Amino acid sequence: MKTRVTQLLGTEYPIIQGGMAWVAEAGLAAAVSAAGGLGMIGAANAPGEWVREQIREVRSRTSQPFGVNIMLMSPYADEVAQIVTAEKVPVITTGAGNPEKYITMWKDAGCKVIPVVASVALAKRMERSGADAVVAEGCEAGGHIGELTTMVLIPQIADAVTIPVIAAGGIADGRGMAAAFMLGAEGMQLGTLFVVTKESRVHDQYKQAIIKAKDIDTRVTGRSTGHPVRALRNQMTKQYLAMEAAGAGLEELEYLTLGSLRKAVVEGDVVNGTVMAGQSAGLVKAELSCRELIEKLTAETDQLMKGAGIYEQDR
Ligand code: TUI
Repeated sequence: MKTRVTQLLGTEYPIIQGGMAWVAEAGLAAAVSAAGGLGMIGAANAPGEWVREQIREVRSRTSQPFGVNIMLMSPYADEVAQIVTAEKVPVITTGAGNPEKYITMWKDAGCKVIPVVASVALAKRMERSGADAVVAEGCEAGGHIGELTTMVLIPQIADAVTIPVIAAGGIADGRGMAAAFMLGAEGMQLGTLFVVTKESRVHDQYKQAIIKAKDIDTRVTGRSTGHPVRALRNQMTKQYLAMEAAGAGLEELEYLTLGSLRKAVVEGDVVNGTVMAGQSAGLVKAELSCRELIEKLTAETDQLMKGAGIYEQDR
């Protein structure tokens, strides 16, 4: 499965694990990288020192390439941006903002830079600023999302830039991966599937909630605040949406969700916590190891891709 993305990342497969807050820590990242994908540490809202420890922990567990995702709305974003530079992290992805001001620094340190984008305009801007690739994330994804679906976003971004496009949002099996290749992507980033792996230290209740979820079980909160977030529907999303409908202000809504992701991931409170997950939750049926998952995905994809002429070796 060689594409420009495997060449760029130095991985066996063009599969990136999403940099999910509270979920994407060193153990999961190392397991994904050791299995031939690109494991990611999610810096989320964590301080720089935590990120540095996680980077060192991944390096102690595997010699394979890995990355750090920087959530640009974090109060620690500047600090983390410096630390990944000093540590010469092989791959940096960013989310929830425009990383332009950091790109030259990261490129000078030899890091590959892959911003997550949700629009053609930002993808073009990232290419002009020197990004090596973009992750184009459709609104089927979990967590903070943009407006467009993966189906329409990927081909429009693939037409607009020459750097490789990595598809994210809604991909949870070989059919989704093959479809993403057909839309013009050369790699995939997967989140929800990796939450439900043996190496993911997410609370078992969180994993079971994803496994039990049906097609229509996610909700998007925060549209009124300009920060839409997709999660499994529960008491928390119900209360949030009721407050939003009643015209609640930003502060009140932020107070409601303060610490709520940690509550779900760490404490397993899937009723009152925020259970971020993508629409693909309905496709997630069992907990596998990262290696089993990546082998299953790539075998399914290879079967569907035979003769499609998209892999480098077919050309
Ligand atoms: O970032 C994500 N997913 C996330 S971040 C997160 S933490 C959070 N929690 C509550 C509220 C907000 C954040 C949970 N999940 N995915 C990558 C992503 N980036 N999706 C969409 C975007 C995005 C959206 C707008 C990137 C750039 C952008 O515009 C930037 C600009 O300034 O033009």
